[in-house]
Amino acid sequence: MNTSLNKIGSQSLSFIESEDPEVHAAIVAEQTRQQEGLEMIASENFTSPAVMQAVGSVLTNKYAEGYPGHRYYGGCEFVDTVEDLARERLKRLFGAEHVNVQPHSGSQANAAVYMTAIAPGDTVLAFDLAHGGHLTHGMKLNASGVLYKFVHYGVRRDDHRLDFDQIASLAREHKPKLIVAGASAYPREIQHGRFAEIAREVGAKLMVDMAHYAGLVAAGIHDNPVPVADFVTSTTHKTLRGPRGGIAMCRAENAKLLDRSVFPGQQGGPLMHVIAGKAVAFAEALRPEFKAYAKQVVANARSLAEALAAGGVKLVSGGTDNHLMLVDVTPLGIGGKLAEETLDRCGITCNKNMIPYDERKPMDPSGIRLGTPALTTRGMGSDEMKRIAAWILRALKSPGDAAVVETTRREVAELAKQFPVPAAKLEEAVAG
Ligand code: DSN
Repeated sequence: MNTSLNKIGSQSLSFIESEDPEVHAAIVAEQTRQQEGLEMIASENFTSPAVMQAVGSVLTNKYAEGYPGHRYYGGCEFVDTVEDLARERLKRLFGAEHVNVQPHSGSQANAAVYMTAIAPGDTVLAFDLAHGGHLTHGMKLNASGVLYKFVHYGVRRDDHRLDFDQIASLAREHKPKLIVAGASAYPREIQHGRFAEIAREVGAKLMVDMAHYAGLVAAGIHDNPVPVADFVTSTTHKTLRGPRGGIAMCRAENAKLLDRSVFPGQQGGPLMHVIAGKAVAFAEALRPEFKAYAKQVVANARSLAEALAAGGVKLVSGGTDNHLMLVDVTPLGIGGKLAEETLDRCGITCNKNMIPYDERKPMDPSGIRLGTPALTTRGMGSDEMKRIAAWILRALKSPGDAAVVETTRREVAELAKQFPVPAAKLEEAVAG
């Protein structure tokens, strides 16, 4: 066990170490994994030490059902300040008229919007999970799919881009009450204005779930859906680089209903420590350095994608405009499951992923999804992306070769060492 990592965390881990050695050991092992490996799961990132401290703070002890100034508990004056800061910063970040920072997750933010905008049994048009959509956009086992009647659009077979002709024609045919835009595995920029035109034409409301690319929107790199959508939801922990959690935004006219749908509609007491982490992260995202970070995320994705494509794999849609890419690994004679496992053994973490029109099964699909938000937070740039692409290609071309795995793992660890995870700053602070 790497004891030098014991203190990396929201504070020194010494209390956990003495009170609960089993949990302590697992946390330290995870810290080591994060520091020594390359995190390429497109939906993950590293928060700043300040965000981690907020989430590890005494605010976890406080109940605060309700909203600032209107709580069902006493002693809320300081958590009110925190929630107001989070709300005001989030409004500024995206130019929203009304925001709710309480959703515990993106799923609850989405459920609250459904509860606000439609009634059980209503028709919703959303992106197909098998083409890059999200579980909460009507997957049949998810509450969204159980409660509402979802119809799905997809991408074109030839270029893997959203097919706005199909979206318009499905909207005219099914007359949905709500259209949902947003994706969890779509490597291109989404044109929210096109969705808004279609929604207007058929009299539907528009919800955009920008969870994956919210950080790119905050930085002004991708189109901001807030001016054209009735509702916008997001998680806070992906490209936005905050703590795990959700947010929901809307026009002023829907404010009351949305707030009621979050609490008491979907949740009880808000997680005030997480809301503090959100406030800190929103302040960070408002700074010019965040713009530079988000720009580098996209530049890194492009470098990685180009190097991978040049090395013999196919990329869904031929490339990327954002922080992620979908890599079809079948030209190498393997499937996504073996690709994920092989890279895992090399210290490179990613996830297997369906590609559009996949003929393989979800547990062993044709692709993997790779993202650059976390590596970019560590300070890596285009040169590192090219080296990583070469390691990925080498490993995937010889998945059974133990020597290749061993060499790659060593090279990965050497690179990772040069780019400490942000939590390492906490270690220095605690040691100092
Ligand atoms: N499951 C998340 C992702 O990895 O994209 C989205 O919620």
